[in-house]
Amino acid sequence: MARAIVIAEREGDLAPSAFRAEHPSTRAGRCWRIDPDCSRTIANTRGAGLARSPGADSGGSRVRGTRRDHVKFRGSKAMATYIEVDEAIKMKGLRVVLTPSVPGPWTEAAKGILRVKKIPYVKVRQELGGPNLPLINWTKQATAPVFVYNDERPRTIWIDQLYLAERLAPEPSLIPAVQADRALMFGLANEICGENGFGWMRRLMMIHGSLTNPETPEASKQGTRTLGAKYDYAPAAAEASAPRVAEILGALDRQLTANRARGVKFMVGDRLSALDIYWAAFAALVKPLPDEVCKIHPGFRKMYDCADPIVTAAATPQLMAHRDFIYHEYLELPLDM
Ligand SMILES: N[C@@H](CCC(=O)N[C@@H](CS)C(=O)NCC(=O)O)C(=O)O
Repeated sequence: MARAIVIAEREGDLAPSAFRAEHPSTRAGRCWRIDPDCSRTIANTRGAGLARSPGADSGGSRVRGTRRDHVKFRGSKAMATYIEVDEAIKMKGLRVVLTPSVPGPWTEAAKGILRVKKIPYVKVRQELGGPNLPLINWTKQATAPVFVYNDERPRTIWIDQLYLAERLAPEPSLIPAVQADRALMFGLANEICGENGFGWMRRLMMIHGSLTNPETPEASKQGTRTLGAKYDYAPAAAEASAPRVAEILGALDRQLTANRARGVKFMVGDRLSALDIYWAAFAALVKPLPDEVCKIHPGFRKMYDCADPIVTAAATPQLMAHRDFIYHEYLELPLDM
């Protein structure tokens, strides 16, 4: 028996509001391509376009006693397989705690890094905004993603996760070998993923939007307040976020322009780096990938889709096309959440 998670019942809800049981279903069996030049999404038939690359997927289907968690809305289901924390604790190898059914940017970036490096892992379920007590017992915190490798300490922060992935699969390296490129990459990656960075500030904006929207139901506001308390929400900080988000986007855009002027299609150095993957995943907080390849609840889509004119002006066509290019060439499409 698998469970379908109803992640939000009304548009604009930030926190999950209900959970209910449901039977699993089969894979959709369709492939999609994104045109990197014009960001058009093309739905193809089975076997055409982007193939799912083997080896980087969750090994969950090989695990006894797993179950599928899938979000159900408009008749479609995401099909990733998750195991519970209690089960994951008893295992060896790489277990990755992820939030099912939403394209959380830290989560999708972590999955992207593991995919590019073809590192096998099992997916472990975190409950968005939930108490996550087994997870707290295991990792001393309740947020996703987390990497736990054998008996090593849980890696709960993006940079630790990247270094572990590099150790487990040194090639292809996603950290530039040239020192100046490396410093630049980590600086910009921290601007995207770090505390008070792009993802953090966009989250404050989303929390603010939900709490100040008179149409947000009180029950949903409670969950949002919990998230707000966890991530240092304050109205003044949220209101000051847009220029800072735009500043970071400006820095990314300038860097991409400079590297393209050198004839390189990646953000830093001469090859794909983790920075390209971080940007591709976090760009969802400006505009999520289209429904054809990223099937999310309409309420989440509305929340992720940024309406702030300062931010949208800074999210240049070049940056968004770069996101599409990285997804098309290297990442999972459609997203399997
Ligand atoms: N700890 C991660 C950030 C991960 C993170 O902020 N995850 C959020 C994504 S919104 C999360 O899991 N929120 C849901 C929750 O806390 O229940 C890092 O710094 O690399």
